[in-house]
Amino acid sequence: WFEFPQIKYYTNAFIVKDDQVLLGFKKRGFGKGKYNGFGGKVEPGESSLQAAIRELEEESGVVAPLKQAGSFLFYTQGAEWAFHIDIYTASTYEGNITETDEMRPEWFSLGQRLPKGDLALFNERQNTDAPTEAETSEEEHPGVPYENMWETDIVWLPLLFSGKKFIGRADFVQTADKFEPRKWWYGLV
Ligand code: 6OG
Repeated sequence: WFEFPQIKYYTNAFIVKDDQVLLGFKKRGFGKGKYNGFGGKVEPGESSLQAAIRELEEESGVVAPLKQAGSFLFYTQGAEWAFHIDIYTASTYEGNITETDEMRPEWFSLGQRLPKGDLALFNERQNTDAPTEAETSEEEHPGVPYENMWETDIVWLPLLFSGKKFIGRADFVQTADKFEPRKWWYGLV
């Protein structure tokens, strides 16, 4: 593991609704060109939760009752500080999803959608949370674009989707214009 001089606090929030997750395509700044949740730096005098709610609204236009899903430390060799990132999630939100200067929001499917013909069978087996006709016939969204996200997201995002609280650490190195993961560890809490 690399040694780091200091820690700064950040947030990252994911809306997960109807078997879909809302991600933003980062148009500028740190992590440009990647999909991620919505978040940023915790400002002085603000709690992490307050920052998470504010950043989600600033970057996506929605207000949500966020709950903490996990935390991890992210450090890039030689960087001035390590990111302590509190990860939040919510299954409801208010307001209109809006593209901003920083983020282009997009929905992605968590699982395979049921073909229309299987709906009756599905309803028979499981009478809670059965998708409605409208949901199954609506336009397919692509799956979660892990190949276009921070490389370690694939390790912990599935934990968030299944409601398991996690903690972890990821150490990266920066080569030319690319960040590469060197060592990471994620565990349940
Ligand atoms: P701004 O510069 O936009 O805040 N972030 C990471 N997100 C993931 N998924 N993995 C990482 O490392 C990350 N390192 C930082 C935290 C930066 C935003 O980028 C997130 C903040 O939401 C493997 O203000």
